[in-house]
Amino acid sequence: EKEPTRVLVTGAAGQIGYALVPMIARGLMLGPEQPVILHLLDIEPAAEALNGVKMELIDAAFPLLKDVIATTDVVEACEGVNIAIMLGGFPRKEGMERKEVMSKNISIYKAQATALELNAADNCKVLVVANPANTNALILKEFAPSIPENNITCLTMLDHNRAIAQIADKLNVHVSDVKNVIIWGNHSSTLYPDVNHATVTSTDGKKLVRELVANDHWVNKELVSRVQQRGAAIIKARKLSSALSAASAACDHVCTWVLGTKKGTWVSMGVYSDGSYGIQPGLIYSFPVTCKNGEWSIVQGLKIDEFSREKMDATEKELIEEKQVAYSCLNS
Ligand code: NAX
Repeated sequence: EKEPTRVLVTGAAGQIGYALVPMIARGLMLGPEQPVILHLLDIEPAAEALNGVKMELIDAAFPLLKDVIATTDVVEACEGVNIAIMLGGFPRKEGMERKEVMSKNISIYKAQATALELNAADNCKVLVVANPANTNALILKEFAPSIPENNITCLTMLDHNRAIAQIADKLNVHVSDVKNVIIWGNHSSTLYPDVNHATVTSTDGKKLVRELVANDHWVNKELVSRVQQRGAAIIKARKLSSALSAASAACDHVCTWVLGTKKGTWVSMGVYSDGSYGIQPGLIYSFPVTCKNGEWSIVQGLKIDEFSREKMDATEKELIEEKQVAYSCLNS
């Protein structure tokens, strides 16, 4: 039997954690042949709830789940982990300034970077979900210099999947026939869902989404706002933020990264910018990527029109500003 993969989930007593851990234990993230050991981390006030999650995981008797470690000790949690999914963070509360929330999360991610750097397995792959996701990932990268920078990513797959779902609905096709949308930039209200290269496959062959929709207003304005507003619509309906869809997207992100993309298709991931498409090197920015042998690479050579360029630059600008705020928090 295969050696188990150790998967860390931080903030595991939270909403997304509750939806995500059974998916991992069932083999939906790493495949049906791969045994796993779950490392669950949360903070002291959530320790009892965390233990309850561990009890339920035990009661589910998952064949692939070899052990569960539930702890509030970050060092113990990070010990030997091969994959780290970071859901834990400080939530924005009413009346709090953006900078204050940022500052709390920056110090959490700085400390967790150090714990991962010192205790995780070599070549540990990291996915940051907690907001501000791109900037938390950036801080993690800066303070865990021995983890290869390509191993630190953030989640924009939920936005990617939301864009696919909106297009499928609009064109009355199935989500699995819609391919190659792109989420550019920050996981925030400036994110840009780009459908210029997206296609729909049907019995008549492959067609461009833009031609099928044949409505520039829908593609340029309506879709963008639907994807951006979807999180708020879920909160309104559920009185809680997205959890099932966020957990599923986190699963898709890691699964695609580890097991690869299908030929001719790509997904969106927040990754380390190498300067592709003129984006400032070193930022964690969402790009279209293909994955093979556990490595992602940015899809090169896509034509960018003027409308896209403006949107891509605006979301880059926001990330540069967040980086500055983060550094000013660290220095103060
Ligand atoms: P919850 O508030 O339900 O859970 C967060 C958990 O993190 C809590 O159990 C809390 O005790 C724990 N926590 C706080 N500080 C911690 C620390 N220092 N170490 C370990 N654990 C800590 O939030 P949930 O709805 O699960 O969302 C988790 C995060 O995902 C939030 O930051 C949220 O904003 C973010 N999201 C990001 C998305 C994305 O696409 N990138 C989409 C979904 C989600 O909104």
